[in-house]
Amino acid sequence: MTNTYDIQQIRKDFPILERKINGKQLVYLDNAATSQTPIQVVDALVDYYNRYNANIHRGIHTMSEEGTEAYESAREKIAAFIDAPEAREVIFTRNTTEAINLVAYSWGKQHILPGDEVVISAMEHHSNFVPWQMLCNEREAKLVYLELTEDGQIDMALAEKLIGPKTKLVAVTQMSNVLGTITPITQLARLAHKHGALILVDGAQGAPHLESSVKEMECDFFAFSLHKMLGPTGIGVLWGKAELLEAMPPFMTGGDMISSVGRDKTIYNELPWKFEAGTPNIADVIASGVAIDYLNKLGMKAVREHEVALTDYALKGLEKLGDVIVYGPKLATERGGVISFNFSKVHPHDVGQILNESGIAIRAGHHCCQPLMKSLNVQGTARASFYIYNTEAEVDQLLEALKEADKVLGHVAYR
Ligand code: 7TS
Repeated sequence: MTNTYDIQQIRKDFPILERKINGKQLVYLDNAATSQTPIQVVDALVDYYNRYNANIHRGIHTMSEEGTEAYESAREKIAAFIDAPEAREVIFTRNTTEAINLVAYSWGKQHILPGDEVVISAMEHHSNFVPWQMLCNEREAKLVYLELTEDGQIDMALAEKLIGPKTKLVAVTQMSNVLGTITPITQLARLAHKHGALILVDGAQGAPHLESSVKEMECDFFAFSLHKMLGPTGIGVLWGKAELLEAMPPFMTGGDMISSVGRDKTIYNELPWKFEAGTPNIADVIASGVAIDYLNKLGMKAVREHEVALTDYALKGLEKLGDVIVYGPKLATERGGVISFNFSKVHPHDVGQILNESGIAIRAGHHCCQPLMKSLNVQGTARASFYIYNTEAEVDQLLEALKEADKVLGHVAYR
């Protein structure tokens, strides 16, 4: 285990981790679904409602000005966190899903024509799958799949063949929420750009766990959710290159996104507000800025190191259990802190349920990746996913509980 930061100290910021579930200390290993929220972030929400709750971008009174400043300062923090050239390129949405839909509806409807190709990978979350499938069906365009190698990496030799002159967009995940695979984004971006296509990166799993620079990735769009990175629910981000966002029509229309409205004609507001119609989720944006402060204090390098160490420890422990199939890359250094597995003959839902009896929270099922489940030839998997506050002792508890599950349920034939 690395000692890059003091985990026990960090855990004190997360009172929820002291919770008992079924009389046992909670072991929270469902971070890929959503992360826990430190007191600093909760305090920021309470502080907003207790001290300066007001609508922003309109009032000239003190509280409205304070709110506007806090909201826009969160945007700047987030822009810096992803190494964005300009804060106006950061658009607040509800989540990753809405950010991707924004691009599919606004950019996609403008640019995808019959015969064009949109390239996605076989391991995409439904959020980076269904919007493109719908768009392609509607436009008589073709959805093309980047396939995976045996150990769950994108087959880059095949990608070189599939990404070509007909490609208009490559939309891929930065990190798989099932396999943990880390995608070679820059390589794919160069391939896409060579053929005049754009690349959208689904950073829902990447942004919380990896140092993510939109400049280094060389991407055109980057989408992620703050609730997976210590922030509150209800806030997502779409980053896009300014010249692309400027040329795109608004996704939603109404208040705040306009510059002027006449009976016959409306002039849109400038970036980023053109894409933020209506009163935004002010408190949660402000609290998201505090989540970013928290991650910056730890440093994303340390976050990554901690997760690699923990994942390595867990992978070795799972291997020792025997009779376990772990999906995705073999090495912890080549994957994020997400481990999908099937154990013994036990159905993943039963694994999830029996672990819950021991206070251990994991996810079981298709993880919103049904096409990937089909490629893996399984109905679902059990999945443990780590974050900054998880410890080796918690991994030990997981392994012990799995042994127990095997004893109790191992006789039930699943595979
Ligand atoms: N993309 C990926 C790679 C994800 O893992 C998720 C959520 C999303 C998009 C959608 O994010 P949202 O904030 O818009 O919902 N993934 C998961 C998961 O793995 N378990 O629960 C949610």
